[in-house]
Amino acid sequence: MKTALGDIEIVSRLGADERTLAFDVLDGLTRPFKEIPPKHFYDTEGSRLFEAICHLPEYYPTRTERTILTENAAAIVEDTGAAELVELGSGVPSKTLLLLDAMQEAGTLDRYMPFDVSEVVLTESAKMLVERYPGLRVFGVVGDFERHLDALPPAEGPRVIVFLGGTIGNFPPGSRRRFLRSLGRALRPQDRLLLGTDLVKSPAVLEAAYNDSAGVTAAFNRNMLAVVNRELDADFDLEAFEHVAFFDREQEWIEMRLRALRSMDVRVGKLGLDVHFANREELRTEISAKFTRERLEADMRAAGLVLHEFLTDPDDLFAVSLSGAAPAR
Ligand code: SAH
Ligand code: AVI
Repeated sequence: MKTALGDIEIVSRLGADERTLAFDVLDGLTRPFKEIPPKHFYDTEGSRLFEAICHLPEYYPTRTERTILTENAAAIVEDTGAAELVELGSGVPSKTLLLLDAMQEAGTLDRYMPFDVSEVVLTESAKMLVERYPGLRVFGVVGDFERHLDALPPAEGPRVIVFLGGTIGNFPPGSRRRFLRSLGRALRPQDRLLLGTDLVKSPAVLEAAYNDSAGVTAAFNRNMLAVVNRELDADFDLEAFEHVAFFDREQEWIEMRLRALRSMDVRVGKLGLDVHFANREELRTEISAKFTRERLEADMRAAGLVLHEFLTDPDDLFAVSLSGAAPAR
């Protein structure tokens, strides 16, 4: 798409034959412990609710990551010579503006490649960015970053893959390493991965961030049931599920669940599936792993990556790291 404003191209890999929600719901709701993966939170309403979470007083990750980027964006750009950013799970890329501003300032800014499952948010941000940065080329991918990384065009200059917000923590540990490995394979020796990770801290602070007093996280959590109702013709009663979020100290991750408030049967029309929930039975909707530097380094090593920089805030709440592909041995 060439708009009056500038150069935007958007490819979509989520075509009409995209069966991932149907597959995940069939698979996840027929397991002994029910589960639906978190990527299904993000329809237009889910993306809006996530944005609202980012502004909550209890949800420290967004503002802390912004502080770290404010302090370090110029140095990151100088270090990497970044001319193009690939941003995974870009959402509303407000923190990314700090990097793009620094690239513009350094005179290297050429191309921005947002990658997200949410088409509406991606298209809106592409338009906003070409207006803000005259001459910027935007190549967007609407797709699942676990399956469609091949949709990205080859690098044309020093590239930084940006993955902010702590979204890497939403992968289970095995998939996380597999995913990091696939990113490592996509990096040339001069390219870098800029990764945001939430850090292990007091359980009280962590649990407050996922149990906000305004109930926005609860609405975000329940919205997944609204997505299943709409897309798969299901009849979940949203009021019959309560939001649950707790820190698992052994795994060092936050777990979000929806707990049935009574025994019930739910029909998923498009799958011809009837699912029974016992009273107080729980459906897992998200894990959000919290990191230490050691945990991150171990993951990086296992994925063939080398950690170059580990940047934190004064209270060690959150980290932004820069890594590169390990030299071949
Ligand atoms: N980067 C932003 C948004 C984080 S929210 C920030 O730091 O604030 C997570 C984002 O990842 C959402 O926009 C969601 O739509 C996207 N997302 C989640 N799972 C995805 C997947 N499997 N493939 C592509 N995008 C995904
Ligand atoms: C996108 N992701 C990193 C958020 C997190 O904190 O794990 C999603 C979220 N879930 C509840 N609140 C925010």
